[in-house]
Amino acid sequence: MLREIRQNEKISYHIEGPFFIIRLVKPDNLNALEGEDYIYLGELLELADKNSDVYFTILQSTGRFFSSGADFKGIARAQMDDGVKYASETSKWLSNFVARNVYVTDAFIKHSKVLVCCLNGPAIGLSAALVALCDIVYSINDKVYLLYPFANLGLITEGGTSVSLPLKFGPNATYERLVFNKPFKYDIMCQNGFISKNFRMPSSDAEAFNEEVLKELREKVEGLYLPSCLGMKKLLKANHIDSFNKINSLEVNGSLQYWVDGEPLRRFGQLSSKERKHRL
Ligand code: CO8
Repeated sequence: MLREIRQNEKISYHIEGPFFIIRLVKPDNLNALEGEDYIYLGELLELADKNSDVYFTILQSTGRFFSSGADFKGIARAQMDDGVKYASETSKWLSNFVARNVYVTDAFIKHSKVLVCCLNGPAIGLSAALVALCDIVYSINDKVYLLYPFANLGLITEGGTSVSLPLKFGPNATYERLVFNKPFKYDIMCQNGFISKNFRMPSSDAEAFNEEVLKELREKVEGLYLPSCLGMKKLLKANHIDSFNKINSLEVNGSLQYWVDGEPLRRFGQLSSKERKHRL
């Protein structure tokens, strides 16, 4: 039974057989997402979780980027949110950062269906953190990368990346890229088996790529006993679930002080006015 859920203009979803397909549909700003959009993503994952006909949750996107992470306009709005609602800066960022971030990360960590990401282009920040929480990743070509620009934005690791990145890429490779704000490019994603298949399609063909992945998945699941897939996901997840649950809390509580002190706000402002750039 599909329960009703609100709509979101940046994220669409539909169900096709055993696949719950979530698509980012705001390519104009490279699929940047605001806090409410990340909450919506979490709600969609819950919806997929509760649907017993669904076995795979598939993340797709549109345009040249998978997602450029937190929308700096949304951050600016949260900063201006100075009404009577919040008793202090701590209270404001608990609501605008901690609660949202911990919720969407938790939705990915505990998700019971197999999470498949169709990486049609680069992913940045919290969105890249969610990609690293997926079980299977397919790439459109070798131009994809993941960037966690926390050191450039006055932030620290979030979205479970303190665990997911060392787990998937190794601790030293992770240190080098996080500390010096460098992307995880296609080569390291391939070396570590992070990407299961490169579809070798032009970056302008996201739609065709999404369709091609789905076509292959339809063929791959043919004849399988799908509850076995979920049973195995549960066991594979058991290896690391305690570490993820612990780090989700440590990360957001650690980040809170950075938001209260204000350095991320200053740097997001510079990013928005193009005074600051990421090294790619
Ligand atoms: N927010 C809003 N708009 C964006 C964003 C963004 N994150 N990224 C790109 N855009 C917009 C640009 O402003 C531009 O719009 P316009 O055409 O109107 O000027 C359009 O998308 C295209 O972008 P560019 O012209 O900059 O394209 P380039 O190819 O030159 O550069 C980049 C692409 C490198 C992705 C560059 O746009 C960039 O650095 N973007 C910012 C990425 C970023 O730092 N994101 C934040 C990551 S940190 C994070 O996600 C954790 C935050 C935690 C808060 C979570 C709350 C729940």
